[in-house]
Amino acid sequence: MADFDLVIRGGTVAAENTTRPCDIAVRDGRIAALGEGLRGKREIEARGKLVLPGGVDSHCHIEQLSGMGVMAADDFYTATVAAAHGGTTTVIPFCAQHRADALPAVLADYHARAREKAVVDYGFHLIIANPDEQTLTTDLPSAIAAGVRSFKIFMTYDRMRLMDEQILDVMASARRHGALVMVHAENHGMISWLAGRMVKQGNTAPRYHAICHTRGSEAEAIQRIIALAEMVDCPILIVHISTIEGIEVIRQARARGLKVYGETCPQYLFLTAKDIDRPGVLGAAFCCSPPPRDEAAQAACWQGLKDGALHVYSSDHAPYRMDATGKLPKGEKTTFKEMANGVPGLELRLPLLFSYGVNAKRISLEEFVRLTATNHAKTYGLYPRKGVIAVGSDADLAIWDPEKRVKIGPTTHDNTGYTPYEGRELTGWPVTVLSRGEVIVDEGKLSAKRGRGQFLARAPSDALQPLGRQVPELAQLTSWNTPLQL
Ligand code: DUC
Ligand code: ZN
Ligand code: ZN
Repeated sequence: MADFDLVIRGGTVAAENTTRPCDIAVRDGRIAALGEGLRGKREIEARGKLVLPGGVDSHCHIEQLSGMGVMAADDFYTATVAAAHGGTTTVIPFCAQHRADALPAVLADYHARAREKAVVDYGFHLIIANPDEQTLTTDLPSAIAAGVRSFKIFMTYDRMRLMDEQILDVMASARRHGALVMVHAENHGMISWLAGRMVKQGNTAPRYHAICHTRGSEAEAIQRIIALAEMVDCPILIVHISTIEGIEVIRQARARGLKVYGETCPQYLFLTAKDIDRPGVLGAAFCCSPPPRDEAAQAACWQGLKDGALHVYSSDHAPYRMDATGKLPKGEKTTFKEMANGVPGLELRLPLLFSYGVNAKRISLEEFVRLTATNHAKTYGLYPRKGVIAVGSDADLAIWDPEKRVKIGPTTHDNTGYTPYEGRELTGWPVTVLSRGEVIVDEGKLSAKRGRGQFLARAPSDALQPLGRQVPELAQLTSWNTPLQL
């Protein structure tokens, strides 16, 4: 008699620390048993295949107005369909507050959009652009209590950036109420000063974007944000790290025991600034902030992923079409300052890392699982529901054919209309993808209903717990019995 709704039979199952052949049984959308000889009402044969946790993409921009005021090309349907095709079964995009917005309205808006369109489960981060009294003392705490346990702040972009005092206010609030602060760390003054000079000299092509975002501007901002975070004992996660210098700053902070987590993305492993250097405005397709660098920086990002200086590998999917709706508001005349920043990556994040990482023997299968799923779930309060193959976890699974060869075409399933990875030949692909036990993609065919994705209220994770360590001056205050009220 069949005991389970579904059994995935005979696959090689990889978890965060082990890989072994076993069957996976699913009941009511969850993993009910792991073992041998399990029988289900429905069975999927996975012999010769790898069964991995569905990816968790903790950095993506979906149906979001960017810092420069441009609407992303993907809505919650197209973005999550693309995610599913690439083996990602959980996304954590941003609800973006712009300066005039009240947080409750922002949250309600994104909930309404995602609820009717998402095909995979989703959580939310916030972007905080206006940390006023109402936001800090009332709206942020309510959002956190409702499971939005992380928010991104910007050190650059005219419309989004926060001053140091505002950053400290946000950190203090995150610390008090239990949220993780994510930081876009680039020195605004260095970038805008150089960009002003470039434009004045008539250097407006996309390639000057990479010139203006010097590697020093990333390292300086990372250094500064770590000093701010250390002063208020607030764990931080620095997103989309691109440079040798930036990674080194993080490594030193971690060596001092600080809770500083790093993230990198496909564009920093697989693209370089040379990709941006194309005739006319074609290079805009590869413009993101920070920009891709060079081969040495790519190697440093791989090394950072291996040694833990970089903790998660996310897409930073920021889809803008190569037309007036996105990258090219003024057509051929668009300057690099006017181009929307960002590249798509939700669908290809996992296949790229599998092919160039696991198959090329740069990383192990277990490292792949940690970097694409488990570490995200743990850091952002979704573990063990997501990011792991264990009894009781959601049956979010990707069955990979490790030998399947795929040549990347001009587009993927998102709505960007291009991919920066066109023409690459990959080995290894997630051929069958399940979300809560339901097959949502099989051999390239989508079977997921619009709106089936569920909102994930996230729990406080270990990552966001303060160290309980004071800088000497604040320790002095405490010893005088007049501690700083964070
Ligand atoms: N940079 C960002 O900060 N966000 C979206 C994409 C990008 O390039
Ligand atoms: Zn950013
Ligand atoms: Zn981003």
